[in-house]
Amino acid sequence: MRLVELQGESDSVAACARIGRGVRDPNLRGWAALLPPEPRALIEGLRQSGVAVLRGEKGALVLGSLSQLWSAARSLADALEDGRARALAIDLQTRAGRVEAFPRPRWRLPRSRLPEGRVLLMAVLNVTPDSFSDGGRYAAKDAAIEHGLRLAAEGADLLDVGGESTRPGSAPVPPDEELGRTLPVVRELVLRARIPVSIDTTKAEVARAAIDAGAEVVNDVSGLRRDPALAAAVARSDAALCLMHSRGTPQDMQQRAAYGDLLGEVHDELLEALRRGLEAGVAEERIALDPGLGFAKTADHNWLLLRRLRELTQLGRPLLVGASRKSFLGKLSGKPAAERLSASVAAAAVAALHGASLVRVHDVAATREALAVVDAVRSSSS
Ligand code: PMM
Repeated sequence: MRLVELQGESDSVAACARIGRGVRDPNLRGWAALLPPEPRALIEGLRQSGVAVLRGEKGALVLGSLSQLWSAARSLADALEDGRARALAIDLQTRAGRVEAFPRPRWRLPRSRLPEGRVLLMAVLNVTPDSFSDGGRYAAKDAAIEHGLRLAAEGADLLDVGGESTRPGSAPVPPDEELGRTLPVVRELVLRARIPVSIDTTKAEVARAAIDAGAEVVNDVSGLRRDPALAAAVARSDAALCLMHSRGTPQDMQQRAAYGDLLGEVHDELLEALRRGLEAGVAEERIALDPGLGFAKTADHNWLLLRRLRELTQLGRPLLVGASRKSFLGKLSGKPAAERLSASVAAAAVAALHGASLVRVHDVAATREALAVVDAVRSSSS
């Protein structure tokens, strides 16, 4: 079961195909629940409660506003006798409630309390010789620390320190080298930056040392797929965790950028990542999710994820989105990474408007100004 937002013809036709309808209606709009064909008691109950139901060979599409879907599901959750039908009704009610929920769910960190009521900024601090966007500029410890302090002064809410480039085709870095790059920077910024520090790593060994040095967040671009010891290392501490969607490794991820149903597959794989974290003992309130723009995604995939991002809020966790300076932005303008400021700020504003709780950016001051506009628009009242 999953909610989809049909914004245009292609969304409508794809949703009809998903439920196996011979005639694909291009004119369906708004929110819809994609349901399995059984149990019929649920589908029939929804139809009787007044929302529109379309059936196909492989499932049913239930169309209505989020509040209509929520109310219909709530009445059925009380009334249905069949256990599976009731569980699906409760799931539908929960998901519809999550998409509408404002403020968005909180992300709990061990010591710091993140500001509420506005979209937060995670600033990128790559201590690598080869990252696509700022590789080499902050590889020296002192330059990295100074840059981190500047990002904090510009208004970042978190600092994300990374010591291994994840650009497509980049080579893995041994843990001791990654530690040598990041640990002195993490240690110093924890003492001096006055905002929480995050470690961008897929390795348990690096995460453990960074947490011991005071990092409050582990940002894992593999979504707990790469190092089987990482989830337990985070669970044993009280650190927060960001789980990003990707496939394969930076070496082969772009060959894996093939989807039959992008939103559905990213949703399902993020849910699997969330379950891996929960099963290892990480508390749900400590987990944030990220669709992973540019990771096993083509430019078209990234645009579609940004357009329909709001659907991922049904997972019930804060969403973090990183579009900053990425190559799909450069494809529009033809500009290199360092000249993608305007495009990056626009992408951050779109992500914020479409449900992101946090954006991961290189350019803090400019993004902060843009997000103030988004927050003002969103909180305006009539
Ligand atoms: N992108 C990069 C690295 N780490 N982490 C998260 N959670 N989300 C991202 O989109 C992401 C990430 C690659 O970009 P960089 O080289 O500018 O850090």
